[in-house]
Amino acid sequence: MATASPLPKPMSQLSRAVTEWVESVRALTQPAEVRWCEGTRAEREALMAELVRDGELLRLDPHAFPDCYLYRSDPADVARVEHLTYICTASKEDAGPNNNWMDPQSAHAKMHELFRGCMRARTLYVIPYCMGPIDSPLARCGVEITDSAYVAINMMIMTRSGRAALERIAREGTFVRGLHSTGELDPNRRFIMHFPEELSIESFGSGYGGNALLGKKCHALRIASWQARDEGWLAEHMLIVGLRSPRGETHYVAAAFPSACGKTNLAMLIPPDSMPGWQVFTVGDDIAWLHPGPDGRLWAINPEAGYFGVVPGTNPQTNRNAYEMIRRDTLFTNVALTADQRPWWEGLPEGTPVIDWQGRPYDPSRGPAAHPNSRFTVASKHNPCCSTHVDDPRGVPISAIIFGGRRREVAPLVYEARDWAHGVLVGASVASETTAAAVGQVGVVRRDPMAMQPFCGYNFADYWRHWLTVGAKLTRPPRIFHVNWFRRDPQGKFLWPGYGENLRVLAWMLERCADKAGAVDGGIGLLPRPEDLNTQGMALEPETLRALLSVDAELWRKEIAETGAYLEQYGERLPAQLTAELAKSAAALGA
Ligand code: SAT
Ligand code: MN
Repeated sequence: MATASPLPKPMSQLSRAVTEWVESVRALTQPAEVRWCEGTRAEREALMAELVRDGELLRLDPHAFPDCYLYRSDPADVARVEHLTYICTASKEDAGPNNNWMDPQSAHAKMHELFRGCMRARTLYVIPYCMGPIDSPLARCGVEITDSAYVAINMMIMTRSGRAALERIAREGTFVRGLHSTGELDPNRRFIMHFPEELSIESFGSGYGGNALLGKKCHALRIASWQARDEGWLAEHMLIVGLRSPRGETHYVAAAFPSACGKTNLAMLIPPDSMPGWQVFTVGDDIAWLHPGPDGRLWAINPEAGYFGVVPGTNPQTNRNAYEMIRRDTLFTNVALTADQRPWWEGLPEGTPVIDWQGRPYDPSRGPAAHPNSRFTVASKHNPCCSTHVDDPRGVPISAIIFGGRRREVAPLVYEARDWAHGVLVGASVASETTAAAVGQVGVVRRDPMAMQPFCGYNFADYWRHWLTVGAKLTRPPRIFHVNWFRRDPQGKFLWPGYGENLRVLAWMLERCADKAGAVDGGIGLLPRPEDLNTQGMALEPETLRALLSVDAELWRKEIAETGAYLEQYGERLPAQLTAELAKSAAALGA
């Protein structure tokens, strides 16, 4: 005898805390309708269809790009706005010199005025989500309320969202509250506020990326870094990649680079033909949550379930995996269009742009066809080299940590830190040329410690101290390295080919971890000798390799002095261990 299965409870009855919060936001923002997102594919498709009907989304050529859509943002809303992003802690010192600060009371009052009635005639979407595998003790949950269907769709791709996440929240009782409204997209009425002490985020006036997909930078980095400090782990702006050597050993590496410096490409790297037997598996392309494990190693999960990657430059030569991944089921933002409704971007070898990212007839005199920060949003399971461990509740053990920046000069191709404490200094010293991922001038060198300058939710001095504390707990800590794929010759030409060839540098690191590869002390740390790197099958002149591995003592003494001056602004909170490590490097270079 068949028994009818009971109807599932409405989402609004699963967690009283969430329902009460939604009710208070509804009363404040006055939406026409409230929709709880179940997180199903059918629901996402229905939402996309609605947006296509309303002219907000464009369906791309369904034969060449099945289930792909184009969204065009407001032309003045195309990147993160760091100058309008605040950490609101009771004490200003807790936010540190690395953050804009506002006192929580004033910030709440300001945001309250902006949110009052802002959703009239709009739909309020409730998106419960879990950052990390749904059954992982390392994962943490949140709820985003937004009046942007585009944001809701992105969150459904980027996170494990819907009923299962809400059930976990109901069990655990805690969640990060993220309230978002696009407002009028007025840059003068735009704020991204974080209240780490309350585990909450309030974002108004932007619909773009890290300003609006609150699970990503706002929760998984700024709020999570604070939670991680309290709980003894690290929330980092790092990709996670698995490398299987021809011997069949797999090692996992986590790497921090500033936005738009090739994290997605490194995470999906394709080994060059001249390195047979190597295999690469992506665990994550942007964010890593790292926990000391019971075995004394550092274990990592990727809190995200999708990629919000830079589109321009993606092609079969630079990243064939990404090129193939974004041919179906992908949401494009701010790319150009061909005459036959296919997406187009700079660096694509085929097709001709006829409509630019703003929807105007393409005219090269007005700049690139696709916006330099145009993005794809796609589920990680579509990545041809996605790791089988993405849903592993334990995460993966990390053998090496890499820091990197975009530097024309100074930093060599690669060097290894002397030990963990020196590695923390190496991370704290990262400087990089700015990119289109954030509003502002592109190409100027700025300090970007651990690639976290825009994302650390508290005082960097406390954060470095926390890094030192975590390291002290590890009996088998990962080795720490620094790389620079972007070094150029005096004519401005890149010295290193990058992309798949980066595997040669990673292979050296793994050999170092196994105590099998040589290195020399270069004062700043340990460098490979030219013969330590496998360059077989590469067209690289010996002088080029020497230049890539050279340390200019004069430039480095200047770099060390600049790093020292930078660190000094953190005053008494700066861990003495960092100053001591800097002094060691200075002495080694004869400064
Ligand atoms: O805008 S995002 O923060 O999502 C992308 C990035 O800057 O890395
Ligand atoms: Mn990023």
